[in-house]
Amino acid sequence: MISNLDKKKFNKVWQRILSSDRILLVSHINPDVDAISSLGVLIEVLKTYNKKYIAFAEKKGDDYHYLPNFEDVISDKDELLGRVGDEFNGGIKAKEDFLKYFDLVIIVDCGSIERTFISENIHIAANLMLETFIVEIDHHLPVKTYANIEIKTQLSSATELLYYFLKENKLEINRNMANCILAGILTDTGNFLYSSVNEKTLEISSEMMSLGAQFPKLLNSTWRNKNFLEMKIWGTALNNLKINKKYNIAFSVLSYEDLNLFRNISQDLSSDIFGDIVAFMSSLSEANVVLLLREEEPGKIKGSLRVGSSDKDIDVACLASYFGGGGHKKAAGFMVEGKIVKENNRFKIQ
Ligand SMILES: [Mn+2]
Repeated sequence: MISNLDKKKFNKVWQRILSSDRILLVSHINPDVDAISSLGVLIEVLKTYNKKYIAFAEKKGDDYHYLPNFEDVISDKDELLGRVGDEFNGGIKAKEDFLKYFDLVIIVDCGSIERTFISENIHIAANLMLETFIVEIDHHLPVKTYANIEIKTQLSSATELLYYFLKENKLEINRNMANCILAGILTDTGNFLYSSVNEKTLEISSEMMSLGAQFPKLLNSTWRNKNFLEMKIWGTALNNLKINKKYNIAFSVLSYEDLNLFRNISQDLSSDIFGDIVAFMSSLSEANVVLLLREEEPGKIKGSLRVGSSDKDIDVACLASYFGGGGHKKAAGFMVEGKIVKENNRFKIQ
C-alpha cells in the first residue's frame, strides 16, 4: 500500500504535469520491461492531455517492440539532444544544460541517478538552480535525494506505483496503460513468484486484465520468448553453479569467453536473460543468497544478488552497496572492474 504522504505527492506531481508544457520522461540505461512500460504509461497520459514531451532511456534494445509507445522512447543521447533542438527551436547552446529546455523532468524506475545517463545534467541543473522541476518515481530502496519531489515506495514494480498515481488523480486507465502496468508487474515479479507480490498486486493485475491487458500475449512476449542460444547460456550458468557451504551462498559465473562463444553465433540476447537466470537460481532451497557474476564486456564484471528461497532476513542491497551497487533488500546488483578467469575448474577474479 502507499502512504498518505505519497498520495499527496502524487497530487502535486499531477498539478506539475498540468502546469508544464515541455516534459522530459527518463528511465534507466539498458531499460527492462518495467522501465519501458513505466515510460509507456506516462507517455499515454501526456498524449491524452496534449503535452509536449520527450521520452528517453539509454541503450534501449529491440526486444520490447510489443509494449505500447515503445517506438516513442529515444535511446541515444545525441538523438535526444537533436530532438530537444528541433522541438524547442534554436538548438542547444551547451549540451551540459539541455535540461533547462524542460519545465519538468520525470524519472521512473531508476535505483540510482547514475543509471539515468543524464545524472551529470541533473547535477548541473541543481547547481545552476534551473527552473526545471525534477520528479522521481521509483520502487527501489532510496539512495540519495536529488529530486524536488521524490516518491520511493517499495512495491512489486514501478508500473504498480504508477497505477496508484493514476488512481489517486482519477485518471482513466486505457488498454495501453493496462498492458504496460501488467507487463511491468509480471516481469519485475518473475510472473508473481517474488515475495514483493501481495494481494494488492494480484488485485491490480486482475483489474488490468478487465481493462484489456492481454495476459497470455504478454507472457508469450516476456517469458515464453527464449531462443536456442539463451537456453545454452542457461546451461553454462547452471553448469558453473557452485555453493559455499560456510555462508550458504550459491553462485555462478559466466566469463567473457563463455559469453563470447555465443556472441560469435548471434548478438541476439534478450537483455533480461541474466535476471531470469539469477531468479531461477534463487529457487535453490539450500541457499540463503545467490549471486550471478558475468563479464559481458571485457574487464567489467556485473553481479546480480538475490535472497534465496529460505527467505531469511538478509539485505542484499547492503551487500551490493559494498561494491558500489544498490537495489532492493531481496534483489540487488553491482559492477566491478576485473576479469573472470577459469583455472582447474575454479573461478578467479583478476
Ligand atoms: Mn522496476
